Amino acid sequence: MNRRHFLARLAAAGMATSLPSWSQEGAKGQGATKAKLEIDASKMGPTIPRDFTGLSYESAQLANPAFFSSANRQLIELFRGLSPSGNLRLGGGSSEFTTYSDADPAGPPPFEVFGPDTSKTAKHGTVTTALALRNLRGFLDAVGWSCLYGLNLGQGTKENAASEAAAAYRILGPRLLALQIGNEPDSFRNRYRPASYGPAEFIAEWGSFHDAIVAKTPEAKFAGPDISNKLVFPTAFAEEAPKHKDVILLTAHYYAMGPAGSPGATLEQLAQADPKQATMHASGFPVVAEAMKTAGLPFRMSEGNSCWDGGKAGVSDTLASALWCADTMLRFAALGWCGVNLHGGGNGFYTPIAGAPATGFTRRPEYFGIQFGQSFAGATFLAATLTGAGPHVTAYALEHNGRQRFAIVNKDDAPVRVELPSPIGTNAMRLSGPGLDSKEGTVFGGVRVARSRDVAMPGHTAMIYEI
Ligand code: BDP
Repeated sequence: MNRRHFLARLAAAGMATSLPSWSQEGAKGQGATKAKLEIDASKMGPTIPRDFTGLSYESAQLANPAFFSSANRQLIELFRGLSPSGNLRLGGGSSEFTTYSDADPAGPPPFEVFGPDTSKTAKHGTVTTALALRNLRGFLDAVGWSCLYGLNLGQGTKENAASEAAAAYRILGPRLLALQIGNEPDSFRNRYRPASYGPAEFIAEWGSFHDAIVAKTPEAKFAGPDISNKLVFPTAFAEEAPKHKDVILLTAHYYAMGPAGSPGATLEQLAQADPKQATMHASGFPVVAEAMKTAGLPFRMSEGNSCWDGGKAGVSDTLASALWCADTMLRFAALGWCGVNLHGGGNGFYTPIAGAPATGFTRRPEYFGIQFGQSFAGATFLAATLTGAGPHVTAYALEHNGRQRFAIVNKDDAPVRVELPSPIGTNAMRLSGPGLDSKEGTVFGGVRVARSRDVAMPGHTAMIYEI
């Protein structure tokens, strides 16, 4: 974003004319750690794609065709507030309980909203209809987003998947980025499949669904394997992908912590650089990088959030989740991942947007964390090294249209002073809230700061500075 765009964005948010001044003096106290950010502007990293930001909803949500529809104006505004060109992924555990029908719905929807699927094995079978797809098209057109569409591999038939895929292509048209066959197939064993089910069995089944779909819809494109955490699956899928020109994207899920009932899923844990309970550890990221190389394809975190099993109250719905999200988006973008889909829906603890058409929708703290990450869409990473800060402070340097911007995320309680590579301008963006565990009051907006090379940030704050 160049300076004009940066200011235009502030103006659009009603902030440019009267930015609140933010004195950072308070954070410059004796206790503040002194850190230094150095950059090597000659070493460019990945550029963050325009559709990097994404959300993920359960397929079961389509059982209420009025949800993703052009009539759901408030939800449309909230999606647009996140990105003008994001990606909506439909799938999750409930996708293994859906069937598709071209006929109109037989009766009223079974529910208004469907939150994250925590039941895993509950028999909540739902029907997706052509009406739901038509309404979804209206919704996607209104928000300007694309769609990653999940099909039922766990308990569905390839014939039904082929009919659904054909309808999805016919109705969603250019809004449909790709189909995914199955949700978390690496967790099928002892659930929908015998204990012996592994990557080879998955690839074989995937192939037969793929062929049935392509027979009806030759233009179909695919993403996968949409796994939970077992990286032998993406490795195998990456070896298979080059045999099919229609596979365009590798995907996997990432939950920082879980299950929600685990005593280790805490605010403190979420502040760790790589929470120990993460479904996919940082140690697995090189495997993802290798898979991208083998397949010659981009990789997207197609589902994920702070804590699986629907999220943790008092953690996934607080400022902590916003800071985690802001940092995670930049961290994954810096790895060259092409997007993230934050899972949610209904009133689940980790959902970025909570509510229902009848009651209205609200923005949870994480919503503002997504805005923080999204504000770098289109920007290119510069090699950056932060020294002297604790492990809960991260920093990123990016360049957009010739201007450098720095993101600093302080997930620590303590303030931090950071010496930047060059003095910053007086317009900055701040993500903050009353306290790490605050469920209300998280904000992301413009602030006016003193022109300086030395910035001081209180605990639990993320900032974007521009030179
Ligand atoms: C994943 C499922 C998703 C759930 C999520 C969770 O794909 O449907 O909502 O876990 O447990 O495994 O929160």
